[in-house]
Amino acid sequence: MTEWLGLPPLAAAHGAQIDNLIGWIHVFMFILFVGWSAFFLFAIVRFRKARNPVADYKGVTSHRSTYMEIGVAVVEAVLLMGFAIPLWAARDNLPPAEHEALVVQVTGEQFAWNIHYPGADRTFGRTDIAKLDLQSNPLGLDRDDPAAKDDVTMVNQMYLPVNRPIIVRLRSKDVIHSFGVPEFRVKQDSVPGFTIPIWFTPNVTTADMRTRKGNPEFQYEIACAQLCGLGHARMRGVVTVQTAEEFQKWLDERAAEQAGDASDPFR
Ligand SMILES: [Cu+2]
Repeated sequence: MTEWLGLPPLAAAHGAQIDNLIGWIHVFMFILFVGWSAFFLFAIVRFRKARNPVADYKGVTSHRSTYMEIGVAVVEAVLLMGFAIPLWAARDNLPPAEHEALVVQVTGEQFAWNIHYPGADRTFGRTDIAKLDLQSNPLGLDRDDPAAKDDVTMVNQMYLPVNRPIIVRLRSKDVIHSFGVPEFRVKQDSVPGFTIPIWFTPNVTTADMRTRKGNPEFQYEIACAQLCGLGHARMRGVVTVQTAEEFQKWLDERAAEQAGDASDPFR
């Protein structure tokens, strides 16, 4: 219905609502544009110098323009209260329960995305700044913590199961970054000192999207959407959406690989 907007293909459950809102905003703004342009042209012709050599000190006495202004304000109020606020409230106030969602911690840094899965125990292991090593342990994960034993960390590689709510806890190690995946219709700044949750449900696997687009190379991409420094342009991550079974297999393999080691994410 909103194909005419030319947005990236949709791959998240809530995305149709967002596209709808964007579509309606364009329709209303087009109507406003036509209305104001017509008024502008009318004013240029009607109040031209040849017809009005002397200024009119009385001005307009009819209330028509007031009613038109009220009409515009009503349309804007409908946009805000009828569409934007309910959509925002639904997105912001109703996250899925943590036990039915997959919780992933995503930490931005100049210039990479660190992805942290809590593993089977659903508990994120302790992190310690003393253990932090930019090459081998960029999150400073303490593998001696029992909760960290099954944790999986990745750099710029995010794997997600299809059709399951994902809660991303966004954090930053240095400056403000922004986690944006256009196909999921999500974009949120990560701010140092805060943990900001966002959630979405990917509903098209990478494999399906490749078939749909006829492009075997297609990848969902995490683009850093805030200018965060000289390397901003190469701050890209890849999201691979898999079936639940594929994802579980992937996670188990990574957990086995990384268990107990110095949490080298490149292994
Ligand atoms: Cu960035």
